[in-house]
Amino acid sequence: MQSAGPRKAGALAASHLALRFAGLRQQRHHRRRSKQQDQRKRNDVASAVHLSAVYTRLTNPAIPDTMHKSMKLTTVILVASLLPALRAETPQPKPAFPGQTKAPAPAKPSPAFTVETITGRIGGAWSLAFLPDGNFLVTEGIGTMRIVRPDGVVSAPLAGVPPVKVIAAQGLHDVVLDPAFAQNRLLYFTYFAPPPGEDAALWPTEFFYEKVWTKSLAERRTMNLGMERVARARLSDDNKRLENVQVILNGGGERRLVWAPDGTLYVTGADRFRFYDSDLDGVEHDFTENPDIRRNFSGRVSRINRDGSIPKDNPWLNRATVAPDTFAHGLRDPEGAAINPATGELWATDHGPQGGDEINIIRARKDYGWPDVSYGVQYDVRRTDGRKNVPVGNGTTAMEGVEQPVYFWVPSIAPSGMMFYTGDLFPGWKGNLFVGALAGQQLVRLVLNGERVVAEEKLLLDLKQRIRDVRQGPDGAVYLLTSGGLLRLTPKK
Ligand SMILES: [Ca+2]
Repeated sequence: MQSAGPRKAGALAASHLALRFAGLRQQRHHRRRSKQQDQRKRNDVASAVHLSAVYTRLTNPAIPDTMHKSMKLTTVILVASLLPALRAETPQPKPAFPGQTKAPAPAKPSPAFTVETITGRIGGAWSLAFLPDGNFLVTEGIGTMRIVRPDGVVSAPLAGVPPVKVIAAQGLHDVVLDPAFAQNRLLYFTYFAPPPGEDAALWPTEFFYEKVWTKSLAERRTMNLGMERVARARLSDDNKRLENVQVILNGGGERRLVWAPDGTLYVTGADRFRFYDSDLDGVEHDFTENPDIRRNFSGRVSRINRDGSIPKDNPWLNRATVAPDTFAHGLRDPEGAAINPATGELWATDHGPQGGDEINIIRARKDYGWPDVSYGVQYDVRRTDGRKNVPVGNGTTAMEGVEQPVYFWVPSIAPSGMMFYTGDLFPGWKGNLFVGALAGQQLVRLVLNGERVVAEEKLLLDLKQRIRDVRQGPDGAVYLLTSGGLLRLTPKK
């Protein structure tokens, strides 16, 4: 987690927050004066949150919202990426088809390979891009980008990265190069931005759970915490700073960026719990009565053009109450995504709750179920009522109109980066799907037969490192960002 930052930054954020929340308490006092005033203020503040017109409509009290009931404010449950592995008592759900989980080990195990640490001097690294000059461009969740030389020398943070607000599992995340980077030096990155006019901030994790999750939904929606963004910038010729930073998507996601074969850009985004009730609040009901809530606020995949405009064939353009960048929805936290080279389709990992991590094939307009259906259950660890294995949503693993995952894990491994291997350095890995696991501390190798997983191999368990990202280098080697730094895998000679 990115919460373990410098003490000073935390203290600054703390005093800043104390002021902010004192202000919010005052606002609450005034709001109690009348219901009418309350509603007006909600509308006012909601629009100031810089939600798009779509979200403003959805959060307008005039629109029936079935989600205001049965809040248990004392039940505060952490998101998966903040938790240690929770393995003990999670029940094993029944798969929808054979091979959807617990695939056997491959008949032919991986060949021996060498693991080199290029550098251990990067912290909370999230994403990696290979610059044509042979250097690595690395993002750190806390809001910095650095260049790592092949000999392991790590640069100072690049100048020009916009302010990032590190809050819960949000921060600075993916970076991808423009397909014509060699000519235009453009890159694209995802981050969580503080509200306009505010500085970068680092919230201690507790603030988020104490100051946000203890509040009612209506109040949470008035909090201007910040916003998910995608930006485009030019990397300066000397590799030292970002120039011409332009925000190209505001209020989409801030997890992964993947180029589609047609030149559009997929953006994966985590469930935005703060805008609606969810299992995070201990709420046990489904969201089928207002599917637009899930279309907008559950984890989504957006699809945009490289200048931020909306592709004319996006699937929800004829529906005014769905954000036009929406391509697919019903995910929870897709921290890994890659194009399957065999089909050109987007595949994505999905970080489940307690159990229920998934791999999905992302298709236009499709619904991946969260938080109505899941192979996982709510987290036991933060429940104050002592109940275990409380169902998510409507408590089922399948629903009409909801896509089944290609594969799922119970217990959770906390999947992050994803890669299809296409190189020549490891001939036996060609066409295999690799997934880095955080809590699971392993590199998963999945052997595919079309859209089915036929074998699963757990690699690097002895390393005991959280694996955040996995990428194929231009040299065919496999590169990892882990809790131990930037690593390279090559065949043992
Ligand atoms: Ca699902």
